[in-house]
Amino acid sequence: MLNIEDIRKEFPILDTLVYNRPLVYLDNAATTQKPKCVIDTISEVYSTMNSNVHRGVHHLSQVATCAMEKSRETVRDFIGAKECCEIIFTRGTTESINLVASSFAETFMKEGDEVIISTMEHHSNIVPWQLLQERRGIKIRVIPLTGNCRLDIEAYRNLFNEKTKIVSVAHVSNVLGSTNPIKEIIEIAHNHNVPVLVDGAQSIPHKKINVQELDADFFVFSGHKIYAPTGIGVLYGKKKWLEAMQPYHGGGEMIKSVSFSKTTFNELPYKFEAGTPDYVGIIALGRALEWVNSIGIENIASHEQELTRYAVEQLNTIPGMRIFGEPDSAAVSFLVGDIHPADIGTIIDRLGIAIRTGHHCAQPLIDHLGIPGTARASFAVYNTKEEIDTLIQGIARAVKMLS
Ligand code: 7TS
Repeated sequence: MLNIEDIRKEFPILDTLVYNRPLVYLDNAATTQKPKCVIDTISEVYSTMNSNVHRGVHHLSQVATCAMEKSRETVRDFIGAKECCEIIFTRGTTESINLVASSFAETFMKEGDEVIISTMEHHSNIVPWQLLQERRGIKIRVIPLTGNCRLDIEAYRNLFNEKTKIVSVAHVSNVLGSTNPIKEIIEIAHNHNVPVLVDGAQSIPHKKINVQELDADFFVFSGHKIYAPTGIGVLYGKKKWLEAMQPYHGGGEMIKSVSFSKTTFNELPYKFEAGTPDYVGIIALGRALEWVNSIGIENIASHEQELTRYAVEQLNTIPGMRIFGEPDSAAVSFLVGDIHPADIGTIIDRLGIAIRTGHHCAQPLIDHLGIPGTARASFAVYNTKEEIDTLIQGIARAVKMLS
């Protein structure tokens, strides 16, 4: 059993008053709040070891480089990757997907080749492929949904042909909060010798991930959704793919030698880390993952699943409530009658409750559902059932005002 009151004390922002009421922060799928140890790490790095990494023989540069590479090992261990060189630091999920789309296509795809994505993807896993569609004539095939908003696996099987070169799907939907059968999706693709990119933005904070067990070819996530700072993220890729792929950005640290006649590239992971990396963010990401380890990701998951179960049960007591999909992770999307979600969000904001409303950067899914958007409550380890009670009272009040 976790002591949530103790955990809450580690998050300074949770003491904030909003319109004179205690903040009820239920927008964790957008970004999580940060524990003091992560906030302090940022200040400590600048106060005690700030120096550009990799390039210096001097003491501080070596200390900073060591701390950054220790974080790489922490990430490797956290996701069960085989080797540190398979961990590439990026700015986040979006940049990681753009990197793979660009470099994988450059190396392995030609005009007419196909990528399979799904109806429930975040725009970050749609638009990079659309850019390739425009620039390189690559085709996008889309996995449809079943009536209860699950991926239609039988239809997915039928999307493969000899032109299919990669599959790219979300592990957990940021709108529906439901988990896709990612192992099965990967197995089916591998039976066709097609690699799979898993968008782990919404699974990494809420599930034990082992990329080797999943046999994922690529797994991407953002630090800021798992208690780390903004601006830092991860691309895991199997060495065999990363080694074969063209570099993404050109610049410092990603080269072995440069001349005007020929430039040769550095080894992994540096080949994909051009320019001064966000070593402060990387070190703080390592600290955040150590903090998660100290609580236990399984303990976090079971607390959040219990909150989700409770939220669904309580939301369903409100007349006219519609919950979309089958949430099983840490987010619930809903509408009440024909009330616009933004109206609910605005009214409960005055009660100090932060939820997100709109299309959640998944417009094709929202269009598929035929709705203007949803209201979404999403949870983290520091949330409590009492906060969900406050949410329910807030929604009931908003519904009364708007009906
Ligand atoms: N993929 C998924 C599944 C996401 O949920 C998000 C962000 C991204 C990719 C992009 O992550 P970024 O860190 O690179 O921006 N999702 C959300 C959300 O649901 N509300 O705000 C951001």
